[in-house]
Amino acid sequence: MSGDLYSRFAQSFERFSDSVLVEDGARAWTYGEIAAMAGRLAGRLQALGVAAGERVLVQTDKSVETLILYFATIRAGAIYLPLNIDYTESELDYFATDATPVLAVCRDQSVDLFGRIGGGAMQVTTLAQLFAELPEAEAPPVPRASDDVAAILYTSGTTGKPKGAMLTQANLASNGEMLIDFWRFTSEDRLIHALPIFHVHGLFIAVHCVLFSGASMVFLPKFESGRVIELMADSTVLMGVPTFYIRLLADPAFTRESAANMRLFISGSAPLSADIHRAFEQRSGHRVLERYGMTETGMLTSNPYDGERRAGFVGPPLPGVSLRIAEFETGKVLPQGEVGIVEVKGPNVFKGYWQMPEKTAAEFRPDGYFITGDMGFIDADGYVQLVGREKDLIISGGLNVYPAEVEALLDDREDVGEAAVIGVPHPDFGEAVVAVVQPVGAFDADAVREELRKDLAAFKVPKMILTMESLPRNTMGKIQKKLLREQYADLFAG
Ligand code: MCA
Ligand code: AMP
Repeated sequence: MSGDLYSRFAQSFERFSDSVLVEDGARAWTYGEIAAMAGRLAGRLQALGVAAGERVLVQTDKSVETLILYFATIRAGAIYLPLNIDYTESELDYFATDATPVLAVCRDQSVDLFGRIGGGAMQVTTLAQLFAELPEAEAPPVPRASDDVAAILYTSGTTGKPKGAMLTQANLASNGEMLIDFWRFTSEDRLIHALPIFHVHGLFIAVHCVLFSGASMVFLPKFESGRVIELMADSTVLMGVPTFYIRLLADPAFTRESAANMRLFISGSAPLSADIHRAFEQRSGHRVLERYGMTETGMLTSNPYDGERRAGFVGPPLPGVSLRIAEFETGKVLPQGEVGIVEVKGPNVFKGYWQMPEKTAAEFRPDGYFITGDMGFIDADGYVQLVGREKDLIISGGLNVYPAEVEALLDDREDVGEAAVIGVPHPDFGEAVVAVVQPVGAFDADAVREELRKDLAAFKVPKMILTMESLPRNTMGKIQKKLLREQYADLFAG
């Protein structure tokens, strides 16, 4: 298979030209129509100076136009850089400055903001402006080597600033190709697409499974259980984060009958509890297929399609992925059954962090294995179970929050002595972000939350800020987050 991602897109665009690729609330678009629009938009991007290897930064609402912009960027040989629509000005400024895009495509209401950030060096436009001036002619696809970067997705780190994971043409093409076989996608499938399209999950995994197999998808602006249940009557697959499955179970309209036409429910991005897995089977007759992945690697393991989908396990490594468990400090590979850090290698593993060679080197072993930061073990049948994370990371509703980023903002405040940010169990989001602070003088938690919103995307803002006269510390003076997590484990219970 050619490693060039657009060649793989083009294969499907031609083969399924008259079939529907995507429907939104308004209309259905065929593969042929989308391909033609992507060709014309690629020409428009090139006229704006988007050349091969240049970054196109995108912060737009979920729409078919955004999807076409993704295809057009790849067709022009440029690098697609999608960003969460929740990001605030200071967050966006970092990405724009770090990635030095030639072009930013944003929402109408953000044009002024984008004009202020990133040192003012990039051109700023909107989807409406781009689509209003499409050339008639389709620009030919710009050929790329399999090792060329197709997309950069930022992920935060335990320490320091977010890092741009460089995903190559071959990373994305190979992972998609493998998944359509593994999950048995065909042109008969219709996927309910309710995820955002600025993360690996909703963009590459969901969209490529559909596109590569000739299937179709219904684009929903966001997850809404009533709408998803209605769509199940004539859809076949749902891909989502555990919160989707928790919310479906909370909706009495979700029944065995409503799910009768569906062939597959896939969950990932965060742990799906064994309880939810079992409750889902009881209610619907379907066993959720849980898989495990990362921004830097795409999909790594998956429960089998035909074999046992084991509750609480993420399944064996996917075809082509080598996975081992090692001792974190030394890198010594551990025997089957022992708990250690998960390390992976394969055609899906990213090329490195954008302009951060040292950070990249620090996350690979000398023999090329990438250190995921997840802790787990492999059982006697080869199934992986994740048991925790070496990285200090909270996953809330499938979105990652690094405590260090929130703590830094709190620690900077005059009314805060020191802050500890922890994840505690939450019935809807799986984990919720909570801050425990040692206040200095008068402290108004609600006011502090409001102020944090100016600098932090809403999903990172602590759902609660609690105060404590003195935070628990070990003999070295380090805050004992484990004790705090235990103390507040029931904060959101019931
Ligand atoms: C929204 N809020 C959240 C979250 N989402 N808070 C914490 N965690 C969240 N995930 C905030 C809102 O801003 C709002 O705050 C309040 O919580 C209530 O929002 P609600 O209406 O309940 O949220 P929603 O719009 O229904 O969204 C919840 C969601 C969504 C459906 C779970 O977050 C979502 O689609 N998550 C999936 C993210 C994803 O695609 N992850 C994949 C990345 P306020 O009222 O204060 O403003 S990981 C990945 O790609 C790897 C490769 C992998 O393995 O998949
Ligand atoms: P991200 O950096 O957003 O790609 O998040 C990747 C992280 O999400 C992984 O390193 C895991 O910690 C977590 N993750 C993804 N899928 C699962 C899963 N099925 N179960 C538990 N954690 C998961």
